[in-house]
Amino acid sequence: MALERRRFIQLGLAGTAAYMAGCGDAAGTTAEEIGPVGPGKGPLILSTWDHGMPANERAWEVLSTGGSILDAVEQGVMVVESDFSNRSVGLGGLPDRDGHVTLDACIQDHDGRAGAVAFVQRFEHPVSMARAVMERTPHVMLVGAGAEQWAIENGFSTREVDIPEVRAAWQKWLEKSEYKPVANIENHDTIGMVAMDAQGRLAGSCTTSGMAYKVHGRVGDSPIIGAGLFVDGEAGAACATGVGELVIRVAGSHTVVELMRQGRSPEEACKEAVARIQRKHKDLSDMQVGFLAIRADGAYGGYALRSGFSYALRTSEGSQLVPATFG
Ligand code: SD4
Repeated sequence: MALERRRFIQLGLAGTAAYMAGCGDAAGTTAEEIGPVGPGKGPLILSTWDHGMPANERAWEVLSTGGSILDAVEQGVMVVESDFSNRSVGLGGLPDRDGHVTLDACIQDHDGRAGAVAFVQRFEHPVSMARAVMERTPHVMLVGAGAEQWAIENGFSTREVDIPEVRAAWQKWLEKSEYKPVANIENHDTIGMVAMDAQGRLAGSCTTSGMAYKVHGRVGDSPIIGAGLFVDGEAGAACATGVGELVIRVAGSHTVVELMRQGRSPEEACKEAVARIQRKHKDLSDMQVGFLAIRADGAYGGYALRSGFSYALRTSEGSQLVPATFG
């Protein structure tokens, strides 16, 4: 962990508060204000990209006020889902090639219980729908119109969000209609979060609007248990961001967790998952994939295909934005 710490951008607590203020998030709470949450290996929260900073703060707040680790990973990413200035998560996301914003999300707990929704439209919090699928149905995943109908029946409301800037960008894209993933888009993509509480219990969540201008109906890695997220309290937790097709082909997050189970460090495990992607694809130019992981003993790390991927880390020492190693 010491090695990973050396790579941190040391924002410091004051810097973190300033960053949080810049994000428009009211939290800005420091570890000192919160105080120790409890003994053990956690609490520890990792999430993808810069938007992980406000998400982690919310997750920390939930843990600090007696919420469960599952509450923390749900409510943490909800902050980003509700940020309609975010173009890669939630209803503010860029649409598919037909102009529809379609959302994917999943959640998983320490014991492997899981829920997911995919290809859903007009819901602000797909991660909460995923949790409801996990807790209120015998299933793991609901998709499309069926998921939407089930959500309405179970108390979720739809919401119309029309963002002129997003519509204009889509209309401009239509001029060429060229599907071309852009690496590190806006320096924030999908949010994946993995976390451990003070008792060493793990959970994770993942939510996204998916790849911009995808084919209508396309589902990426983010809602797929084992691809965009995998949690097994016996071994660890991992999540992914980037071009979902690459992640699905190697069952990315599951691969990372299984490698940690075999004794690899989180960073080594993430690196090997990236290496498998590299071995299977000739041309990865302009594509990005990043993994984050926490091992059951509390070690953590990340790794990306190329530079530009950073992740937010929250511990009792404060918040940091960590540039992931890559290669
Ligand atoms: C996907 N991994 O749908 C997600 C979203 C993403 O750049 O990271 N987009 O493939």
